[in-house]
Amino acid sequence: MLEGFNTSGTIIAEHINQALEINLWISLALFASVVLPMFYLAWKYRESNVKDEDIENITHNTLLEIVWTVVPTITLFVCFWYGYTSMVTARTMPDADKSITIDVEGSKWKWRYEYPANENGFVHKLGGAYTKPVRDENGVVVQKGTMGLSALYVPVDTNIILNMTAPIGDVLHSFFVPAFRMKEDVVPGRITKQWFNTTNIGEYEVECAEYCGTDHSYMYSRIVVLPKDEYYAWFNSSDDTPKGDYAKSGDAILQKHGCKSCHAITSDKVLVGPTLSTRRLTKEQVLDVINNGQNKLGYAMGEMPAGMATGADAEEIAAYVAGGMQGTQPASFAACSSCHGEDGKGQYGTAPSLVSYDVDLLRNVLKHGKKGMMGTMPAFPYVSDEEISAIAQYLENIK
Ligand code: HEC
Ligand code: HEC
Ligand SMILES: [Cu+2]
Repeated sequence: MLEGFNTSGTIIAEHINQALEINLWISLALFASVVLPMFYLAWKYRESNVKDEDIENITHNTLLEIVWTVVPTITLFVCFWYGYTSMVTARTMPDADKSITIDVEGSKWKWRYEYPANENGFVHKLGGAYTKPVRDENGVVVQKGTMGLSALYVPVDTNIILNMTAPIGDVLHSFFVPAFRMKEDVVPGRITKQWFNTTNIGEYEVECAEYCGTDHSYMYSRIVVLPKDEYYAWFNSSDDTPKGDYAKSGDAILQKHGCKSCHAITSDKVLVGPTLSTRRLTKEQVLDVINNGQNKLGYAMGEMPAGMATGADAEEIAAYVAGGMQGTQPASFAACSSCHGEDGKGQYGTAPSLVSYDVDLLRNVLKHGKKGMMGTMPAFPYVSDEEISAIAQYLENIK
């Protein structure tokens, strides 16, 4: 469901609501003034009631003609006026000096936001990751995709100008914020603009409203309107998301479920469990799994058998995997790639990704818990799919 049609966040939204209402009532009145008399006259002059020779031949009626010309002209000009003034409000960009200009890029199939440099010269770039649904040869979805849960953070009571574009060679997109009643095409190689200014702190949905392909519906994002001091505290930092309870951000979800008491996120520090962004697996962990196998995570592939590699091969593989699979792949990795894939990404969730905290790994770890050489992680079965994809996206972005 699209949220937000019952909220009205901006001046433009109020204009458009008003224009819509006036258009609706005037259209209904004009419709009734034509259709009701038509039914009445059809009934009154029905064949069984009137003979042709009884009907007078009226050539014209000046008063009536003036009325039915002037009244619709005036009412339609009223419609035009409200539509026109709303359009002027929506299309006239505010003074750039008194506004914040943010670059928006729509590409297959995600939104990215780039802010101007802050006082330390740091440039926030947000948004990105999502996973495409996987289809078999008949086009049947065998694995659901996940929506990106990126957000555009903006201060309240401030003019925000969006400079929107798409990479050359991409397709058309459309940046649509139902609560703000704003929608504008995003065109490869061209810049289109929208602006808004809202007095309501809160979260608003962003959708791609261009339906010329199957995956625009995954281009989901949010606008989070913050109090000014919170916005500027975040803007002038290099944090990925503002501090505070922004219910749907990956950072806030990790906080909310207490993950951060056992996992460091952006530092290398090992608390109880592994750091969730800077590394995936240590050499010792990989060796442990190679030697002992593992069967706890509930992947479609089932069990990881022990002894897939031994001795120097095992050492070499473990070092390679722990190093994030950079550089030349040791030939012995062939023993692993049949299940984990050439790139170690787990072949669409059939086996764990060895290189990233993807949605499948998070989902399986949270569902089943994890017992490994570092310790025991309890299961968190109540973390929703939406939250999991937000965590995955957050971890992907800060990597
Ligand atoms: C027969 C398929 C298969 C082969 C071959 C295979 N794995 Fe696995 N691997 C799995 C599965 C399935 C799991 C998940 C086991 C579970 O449920 O805990 C797994 C788990 C792992 C894990 C633990 C991941 C985690 O997040 O805890 C590591 C590390 C790993 N494999 C490394 C390797 C290496 C290195 C090789 C090659 C020497 C290899 N695997 C070969 C199927 C395989
Ligand atoms: C009580 C401490 C604790 C809490 C709370 C906790 N974890 Fe863990 N987590 C662990 C431990 C310990 C491991 C390592 C298990 C092992 O040895 O493989 C782990 C492993 C993981 C892994 C697999 C990492 C890898 O590279 O193998 C993920 C992903 C993960 N946790 C995510 C989360 C998330 C998300 C939350 C919050 C919903 C969370 N954890 C809460 C202790 C915890
Ligand atoms: Cu799109």
